[in-house]
Amino acid sequence: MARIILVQGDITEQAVDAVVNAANSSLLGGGGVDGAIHRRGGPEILEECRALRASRYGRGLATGQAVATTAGRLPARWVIHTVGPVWSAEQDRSEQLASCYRESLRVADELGARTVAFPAVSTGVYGWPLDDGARIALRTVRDAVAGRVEEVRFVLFDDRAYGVFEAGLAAG
Ligand code: AR6
Repeated sequence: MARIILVQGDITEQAVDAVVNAANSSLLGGGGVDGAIHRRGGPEILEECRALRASRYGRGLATGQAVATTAGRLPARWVIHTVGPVWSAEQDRSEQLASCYRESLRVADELGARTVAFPAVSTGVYGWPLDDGARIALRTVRDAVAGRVEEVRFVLFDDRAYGVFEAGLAAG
């Protein structure tokens, strides 16, 4: 199992092998983490995303899947783009959210990444309740096959998100 650590801050500032992006299926950018990653990482990331859309991902990246590009100017080697589900009160999409963490870790292992930084996928623009998003994130990473990944760093933007993950980690 990979070591799990929590950091409060900005995911674009993390010196890790791979940074996970909370993207959308277009892979062509957006707000939140996605906007910050493209802004700080520079145009190389978008160029590779466009190439992915022109080749293997003509219809976009499906929810719960993950794909890697360069990290451009970020202090990381790769960005792993994953698409979280939009929160729904009527439909249980938890498995899709868990899949984001599992698939991102699988791609990270394939790349040979030892340290991976995750945001709290789907808990921003996509409206997933933070408590539940943290529970799914922590449980899935704990249960995932870590392979060569040694450290998973959850990067939480504010006090509240950090507190929720801290409580979730302590609760085991
Ligand atoms: N570093 C770490 N965490 C952040 C940062 C940052 N720089 N910025 C926001 N967060 P979101 P989603 C937190 O909205 O819900 C985009 O438009 C934020 O507080 O980035 O999966 C995409 O293109 C929240 O807890 O991702 C998609 O269309 C968490 O990161 C859509 O948003 C995730 O918020 C994806 O929505």
